Amino acid sequence: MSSPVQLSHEGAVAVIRVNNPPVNALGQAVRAGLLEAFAAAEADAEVKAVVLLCAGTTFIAGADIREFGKPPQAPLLADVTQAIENFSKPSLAVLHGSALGGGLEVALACHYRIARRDARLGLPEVKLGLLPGAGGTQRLPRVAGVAVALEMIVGGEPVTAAEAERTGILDQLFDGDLLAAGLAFAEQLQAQGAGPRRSGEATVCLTGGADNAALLEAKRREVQRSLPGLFSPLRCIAAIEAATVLPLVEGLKRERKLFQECLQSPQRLALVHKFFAERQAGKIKGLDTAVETRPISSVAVIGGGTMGVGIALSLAAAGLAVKLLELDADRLATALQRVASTLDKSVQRGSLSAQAMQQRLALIEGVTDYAALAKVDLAIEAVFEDIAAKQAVFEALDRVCKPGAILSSNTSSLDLNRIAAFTRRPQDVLGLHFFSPANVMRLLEVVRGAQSNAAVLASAMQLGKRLKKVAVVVGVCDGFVGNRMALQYIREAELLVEEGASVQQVDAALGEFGMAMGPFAMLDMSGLDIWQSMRQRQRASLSAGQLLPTLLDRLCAAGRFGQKSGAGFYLYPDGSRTPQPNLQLAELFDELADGVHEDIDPHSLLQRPLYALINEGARILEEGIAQRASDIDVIFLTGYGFPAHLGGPMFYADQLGLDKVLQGIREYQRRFGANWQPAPLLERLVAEGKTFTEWGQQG
Ligand code: 3H9
Repeated sequence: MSSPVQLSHEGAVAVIRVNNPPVNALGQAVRAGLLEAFAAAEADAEVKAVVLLCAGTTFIAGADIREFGKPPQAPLLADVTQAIENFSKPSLAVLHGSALGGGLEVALACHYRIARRDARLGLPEVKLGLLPGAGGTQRLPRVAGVAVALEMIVGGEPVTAAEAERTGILDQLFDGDLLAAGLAFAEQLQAQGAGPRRSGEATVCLTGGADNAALLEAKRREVQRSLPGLFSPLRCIAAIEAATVLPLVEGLKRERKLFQECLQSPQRLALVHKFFAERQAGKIKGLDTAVETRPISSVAVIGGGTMGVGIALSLAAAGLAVKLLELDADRLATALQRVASTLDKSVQRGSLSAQAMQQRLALIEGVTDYAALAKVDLAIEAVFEDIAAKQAVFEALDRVCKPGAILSSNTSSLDLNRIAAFTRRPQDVLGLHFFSPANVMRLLEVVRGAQSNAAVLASAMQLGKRLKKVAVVVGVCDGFVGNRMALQYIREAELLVEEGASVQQVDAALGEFGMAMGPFAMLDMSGLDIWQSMRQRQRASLSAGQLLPTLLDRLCAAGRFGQKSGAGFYLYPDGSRTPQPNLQLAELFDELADGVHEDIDPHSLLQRPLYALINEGARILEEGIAQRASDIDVIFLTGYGFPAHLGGPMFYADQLGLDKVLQGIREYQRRFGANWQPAPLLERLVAEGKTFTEWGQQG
């Protein structure tokens, strides 16, 4: 097999080219190839300088993540970067695309760096539960200072090439051809008689002294406050600190030790699971990968409420032309006003330029007549959750939209097949379930109807990527994957309160576990009425002995729908979004619990909602509503604030041990009855000694 690293010569310059699609990851063959190529260039007296660049769409995007957790194979990347830095002739890295993780570490080991203007540079290891382990924590602060290193290594977000040039990571930016730019820069170096300029010998951070110590301490405090329980960010800081107080060789040893600790951590396992789960979610089982997608450049959004406006904003951010339809001029004006004010707030916050705001505004056209939708490639219905309202919209869309247009519903729970049947083209209909706020949340459930055809599905997945969302295919059932599972989780949270726990106690327990917000704060935020209608349908199909709580219904009956009505499980005075304890509820709860406050075991505050979630996940998996367990994880990680370092509910269950989960569920079944019937799949997997993840990978 030919090496993914090729060495060629352009006069006195040795050109080392990495070619390892899709992202030039630093697998063993690339590491060995780099060592070999640099050694050959070292030994060749004719060679005066080296240019390192990559084929394809990107520079090296990092270590090969698939190798983590497997026995290490020589050469180690840290040894490769050290050898590159020690090279006796000047070396130049030419970056394009994404120079990430080990890729940026290789570039930092080279003596000079230039980048095409569109490149992005980053050390995202922290997002995988790691830290840069090939010298990045020692070389970056030496080159760009402690503040930059803390930002890039602890934050993990990539920076633009322009930003990297400003902070001294890059020597120059260029447009156009990589090789031509590399050779021109190498020629300049030769003309100047420049020799190697080693990052390990740079001193930017060594001059910081007390300032460095203060920066490190401030970051440590920030991480302890905002990312409690996370393993790798504090180790990233410790490694950067080593760069400020230890000689390079000692700093590299310290980095290695801290990297190994992260590598062994269960959080690394969960975060790497998340990385691959998100990519796997884009693959639809049984779908011909060669299927032709339908081009989408103009989209209709029907309904200018919160969801419709959020969807329109998300589409415009991706450069798509939007026709936003409302029933009359007044409602349309309100919707467009909401569009403008949301964009304006982003400009005020500094997250959007005034120019980008104008571009997006120009892309969103308000209309009140369905005839204006005749030419759209895709229509997204976002009217309220009422089947008659959906019927009116879909019949109108069917009448006016061109043949081949994709017709979709943003329903969060209604029967998509019924909706598709309102048209004469059910094969072109599918669900696009955005999460609120749709311009912010990354999750998109793509609901596959019984007749949705392959091209329509593939086009929707492609659209998801274009909108920078994580699209996950789900089947038709009440609530699809996310809300259906969440309804069971909420059921237990409510029952706990009915048994005497406080709303705040339950929310705090799940908050400490790492959920972005507790179940009651989430209910208030999303609106209790949506959950109530699902709950009512659930009530209509209960099996014998099953019991549902009534709190939600009582609050809705009292006109308390959550944040939007100023009160729900919490109070929101004067339009505030910060939940405040709702003391009047205590009386209501007393009555519900007949005044008897059972002693709630703190463990069950957490375990009951989570086990209810997992048990329903197992049913969903077995019914084929989700394609694989990791898709369920992605839904909860990106749509429901499940803690990333625990990998999602199904992965978390696998790590706990499915036998332990089943044992807990059986115990609850004994205490609470039919609500806790274990899912047959869970029982089967325990009997077979398998995990959800293994089962999800079948087929
Ligand atoms: C590291 O470097 C540690 C070091 O400090 C060393 C210590 C010793 N490895 O995302 P896409 C696959 S840690 C293996 O859809 P895009 C991916 O699974 C690493 N595979 O493309 C997918 O495969 P498939 C630090 C990788 O264009 C395919 O490539 N680096 C890797 O939307 C396409 O991926 C990172 O964390 C990898 N490193 O985005 C960067 N990267 O087609 C991780 C990708 O079979 N990567 N794949 O599903 C990314 O952020 C994005 O992939 C990137 C491209 C922005 C590069």
